Amino acid sequence: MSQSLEKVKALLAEHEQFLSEKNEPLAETTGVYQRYKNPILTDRHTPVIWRYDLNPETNPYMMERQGMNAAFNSGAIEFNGKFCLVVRAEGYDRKSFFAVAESDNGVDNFRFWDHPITLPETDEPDTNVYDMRLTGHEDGWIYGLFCTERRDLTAPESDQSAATAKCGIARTKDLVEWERLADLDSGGSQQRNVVLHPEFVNGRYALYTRPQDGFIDAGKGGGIGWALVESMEKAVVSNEQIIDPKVYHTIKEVKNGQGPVPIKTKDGWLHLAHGVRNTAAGLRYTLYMFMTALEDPTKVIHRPAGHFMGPQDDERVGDVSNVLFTNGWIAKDNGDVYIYYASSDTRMHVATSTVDKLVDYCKNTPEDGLRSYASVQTRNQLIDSNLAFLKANGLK
Ligand code: M1P
Repeated sequence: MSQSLEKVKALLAEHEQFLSEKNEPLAETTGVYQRYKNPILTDRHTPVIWRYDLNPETNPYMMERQGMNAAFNSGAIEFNGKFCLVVRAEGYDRKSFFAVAESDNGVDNFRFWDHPITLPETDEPDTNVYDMRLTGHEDGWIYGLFCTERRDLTAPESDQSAATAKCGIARTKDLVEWERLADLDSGGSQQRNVVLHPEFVNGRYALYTRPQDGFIDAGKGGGIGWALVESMEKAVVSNEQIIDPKVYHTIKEVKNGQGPVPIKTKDGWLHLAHGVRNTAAGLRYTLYMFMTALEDPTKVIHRPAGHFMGPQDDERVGDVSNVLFTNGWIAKDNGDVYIYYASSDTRMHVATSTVDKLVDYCKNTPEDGLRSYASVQTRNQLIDSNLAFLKANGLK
């Protein structure tokens, strides 16, 4: 074998070894969920054939000329018995695109399919697309709702960072061929973090929205909204109500957004979302949960206080530090839940739990009293009942 073919073989073998590494649960657990030691997807997991020209004639130095910067914010779905993620893959050129990575067990050995998704464009081409939420809808399609970002054409030429965000919509039956539908028409507001509810509501499609005044600022439109639309082929929001608002001095004081499609349980719809607060060091993104009523998904019935997961250890640092973000989870028939979350806009992780544990967490975690005094009262109740329990059992 020629020396250059040896080089290619070594590159592929080293990558294969990396992809084959086993993941393991971390010793420490909150009792609510189980984190894992290794990120499940990073820039290094992207295929060698995406990054290198393997032909020694055109790449004599075997340089990585088309590097990948990150693999994060992934939608998730169980498909053909596999755990499939539709990953936000980002190249060195800062463009995001979607790519499917699959695993047999949901916690390690995720492998990207050879080709990324070729997402058709509309008449108004997207500059950047990201953060797809996947919904297996009762109409038989798998929908992917995502953010499509374009330059703000009202901004002066000197401003090359002003952008607009809209909800793009595509659908598929096999995660390979995608039909692009019209972007969501939501009047004047910008939209990110739009998610399609899996069932019809009053015969219509139901959307979790996140109206915002500007590209970054939610402004007065902040909060997780709800809107019913007649069709997904030309989805128009005419009426939008906020069902989970942003709130002063909470983990969602600046903005919030629905994460993945909610999970239906006998006790209500289970929601995972992200909340954003301000700090002297910039924005901090954490994950939180809530539940809505089965018969009326606009009615929040459980609202545990504070964050469910916050960035910890290595998760804290990345391209956009102090960020946890989620747009995908998978609930298995046996009640196991695989939560896919990204840290600091850089890499993907998994945490495992069960529907029972998550429902228990939502029902039995006290709500935010919204004042320090109320927080002390809530904690004192816990302490007093614990002291009584310890005494009763001869432990104090
Ligand atoms: O950089 C953190 C996140 O910022 C945005 O989220 P939101 O719309 O709530 O501000 C998105 O760009 C998201 O992709 C990113 O992870």
